[in-house]
Amino acid sequence: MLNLVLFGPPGAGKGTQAERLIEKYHLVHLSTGDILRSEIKAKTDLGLRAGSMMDRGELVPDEVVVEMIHARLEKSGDVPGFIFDGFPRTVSQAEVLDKMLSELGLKIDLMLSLEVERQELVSRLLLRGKISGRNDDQDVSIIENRIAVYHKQTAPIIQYYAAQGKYTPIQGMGSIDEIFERLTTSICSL
Ligand code: B4P
Repeated sequence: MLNLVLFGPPGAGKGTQAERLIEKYHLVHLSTGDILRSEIKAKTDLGLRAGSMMDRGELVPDEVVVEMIHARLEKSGDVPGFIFDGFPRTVSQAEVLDKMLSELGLKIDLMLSLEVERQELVSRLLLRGKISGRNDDQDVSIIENRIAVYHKQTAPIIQYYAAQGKYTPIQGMGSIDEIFERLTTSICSL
């Protein structure tokens, strides 16, 4: 069993690298961003509530994302492991995740933290915004707000995993292949 947290600021490459890691290690991908976007697309109550917060670049409430993850963990069955992408995003979410996993006899093995310069994050997201039309990638002020929310509410998670000896910084600048190589090297050294 291999359970990974893929961590980093908006635009760090979490979703991009998660796709490759899943292919290599056959892990179940749990991306709270993807799940929320599918709720918005389906126009569910949850999607309607979350959509406006996401469009402003703010986090949706902890209890909403925790419930989404809880439901998926419970029905996952026998799998080789999980990759948590964009979750946890607050220390409270990290604490609940540990609790949910321990109830299933599981634990996080590694927290891989993609480190990318601020200007590169903004350029990547604006470029994606042009291609995908994602609302939260359209406007520099919304992107700046997402980065500010990351520093205030999400970055403290680094200390949480560092205290458990699981925090692994990964240089997130360079080609997608180079970064993937760095990630797999860290996983191999487990
Ligand atoms: P997410 O969907 O997690 O979005 P993200 O932070 O932008 O990262 P993503 O994984 O999509 O992008 P990536 O870096 O791979 O969250 C969206 C919103 O949902 C949040 O703002 C929040 O409102 C809400 N939310 C989600 N989870 C939550 C939680 N747990 N609690 C509360 N709220 C939550 O890629 C970005 C771009 O860079 C792509 O276009 C990619 O092609 C490009 N790229 C990647 N690697 C590159 C490289 N090496 N070089 C050049 N470009 C690269």
